[in-house]
Amino acid sequence: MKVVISTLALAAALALSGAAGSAQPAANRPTAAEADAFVVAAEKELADFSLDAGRVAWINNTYITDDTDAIAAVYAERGTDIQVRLAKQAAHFLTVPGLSFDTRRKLDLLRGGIVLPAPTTAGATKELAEIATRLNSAYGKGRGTLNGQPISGNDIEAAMGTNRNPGELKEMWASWHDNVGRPMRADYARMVEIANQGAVELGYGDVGAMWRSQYDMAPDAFAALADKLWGEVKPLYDQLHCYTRARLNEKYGDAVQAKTGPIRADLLGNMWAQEWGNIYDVVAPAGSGAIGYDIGALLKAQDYDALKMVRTGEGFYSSLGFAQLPESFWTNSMFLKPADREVVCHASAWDVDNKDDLRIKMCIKIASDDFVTIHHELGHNYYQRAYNKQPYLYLNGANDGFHEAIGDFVALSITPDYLVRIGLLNAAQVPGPDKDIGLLLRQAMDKVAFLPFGLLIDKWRWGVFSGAIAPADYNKAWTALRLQYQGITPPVARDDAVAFDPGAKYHVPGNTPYARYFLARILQFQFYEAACRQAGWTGPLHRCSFYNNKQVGERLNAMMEMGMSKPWPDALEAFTGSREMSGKAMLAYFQPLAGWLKEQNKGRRCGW
Ligand code: X8Z
Ligand code: ZN
Repeated sequence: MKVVISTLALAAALALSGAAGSAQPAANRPTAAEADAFVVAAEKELADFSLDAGRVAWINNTYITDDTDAIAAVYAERGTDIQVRLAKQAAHFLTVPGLSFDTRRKLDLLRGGIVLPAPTTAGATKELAEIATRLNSAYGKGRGTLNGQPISGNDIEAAMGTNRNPGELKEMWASWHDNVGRPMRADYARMVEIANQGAVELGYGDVGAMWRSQYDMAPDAFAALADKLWGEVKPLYDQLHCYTRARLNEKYGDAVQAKTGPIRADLLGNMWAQEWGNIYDVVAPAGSGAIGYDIGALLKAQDYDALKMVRTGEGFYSSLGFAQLPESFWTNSMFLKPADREVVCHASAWDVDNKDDLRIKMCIKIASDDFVTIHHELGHNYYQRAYNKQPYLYLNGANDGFHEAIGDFVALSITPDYLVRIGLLNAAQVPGPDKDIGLLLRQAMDKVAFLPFGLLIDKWRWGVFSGAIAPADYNKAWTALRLQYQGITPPVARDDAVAFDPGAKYHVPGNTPYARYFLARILQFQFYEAACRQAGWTGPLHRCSFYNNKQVGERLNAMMEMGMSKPWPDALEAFTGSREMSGKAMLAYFQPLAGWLKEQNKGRRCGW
């Protein structure tokens, strides 16, 4: 498995190269040819290391014990050692005049692409690796309670989607946040401290600036781009929030959900209130507007199991012309939660040998959101395979948002007509045009609702890494951002002196940067609009399915096989014709819903 890498760190790189360049006599300066040779050797070293490291990480994530934690920490430590050594050398080589495009790009990737860099202080790499492994496994082993009984993360996630009892929802929310998040607080603060020292040694202001440096632009420019995108789609979110709050008030009454102010975070069908599609039944248009089917129910009615769900996902990609997944995918993947051991259930996709050892790791339930997540994970796998001929440092998405967007963009094609084509829905059950609002609302509950959440996770982490949010304020700042961006509030008072609610979300203890998911939510609609245009679709955008369209598959493959070899605007242009990330496609998709929501919200006091 390859280690995470990044794109250019332009501003910081220039600052560093200026300083190092002037201090060094020209005679001692390495040559461009030496820089080329360094990159070749670095790629080989990383590729070799990644094979065993990938297997070790896989085993740890699918079989958590103290032993596998210990081995995983050893490999994480070795990996960081290698990465940091190469990053420092890369910074040095970046001072060389006359570097080729590829060598410069790869040096930048080497320098900036470490998620958790360690400083050279004795013992720091080991401590960092142990903390990161401990946090990841603690999340995997986490339990909440329901009616006083312990309940696993995977089960509690599902229960939050179907349970409509406000008392039980509150218990699940509070127990999960208290049991899982709270004990992580001290470890997290220490981890931030160590990794920040590592970032500074590499010439970055802090870890957050390093993460933001991965987008072919300066870190500040990336933060501004994210804010610009959010500004485009925020009015739509505000309308959805207003409408959803009113429907929740109708269902639960003033004592549970007031007509004004924020929404209670546990009522939205998801532990983190990040996607709200699970409560579509609560908000569906009154009367005959509801769409009349739920994919989870359709899957159950036809006795789908996890394997059949994955086969169905594979079938979509095959219909675009992609080769079937290798036999090893089916033997190596984990589709179900094992009964006899602890695992990290949070879904992920792997490419262990950087070629064809593709795998997904999920604890699949027969439910609509897991059907979408399967397409999401497979999107990662097909992307990985498409770029597997690239040199090691380019084995990645054009940016990490692209990687997250592929599977989601494919899943936007799961339209009623597509469900008929694969035999999940009867032709007679296809909702007519009078159900368009219902269909769009169902999608918006997942796609639009996610946007502020997708942005705020890293707003919080950027603040934590920069020091703007001090450890004593970790929880207070988290709750404040949840209120500011999402307009939600915890169902129980939080004790900010001890709570660590961010730890209750996988990507925080898992140290997965999150801005990628925000970008992907926007990008997937750009991809989808482009694919539907390529397919010659003329109907309403949300009814388009590019299932079976080989031309779309070819164009998609052309973008994906570029991997990270070019700046992301080149990749975006290859598939969509545009070089800009923009919320316009998403707004076009939801345009009929936007008008309807405004109509529904007339007379309501929106906002919080
Ligand atoms: O973490 C994921 C994927 C794995 S890359 C399942 N997602 C984010 C999340 O669950 O928080 C997909 C949507 C957002
Ligand atoms: Zn993903």
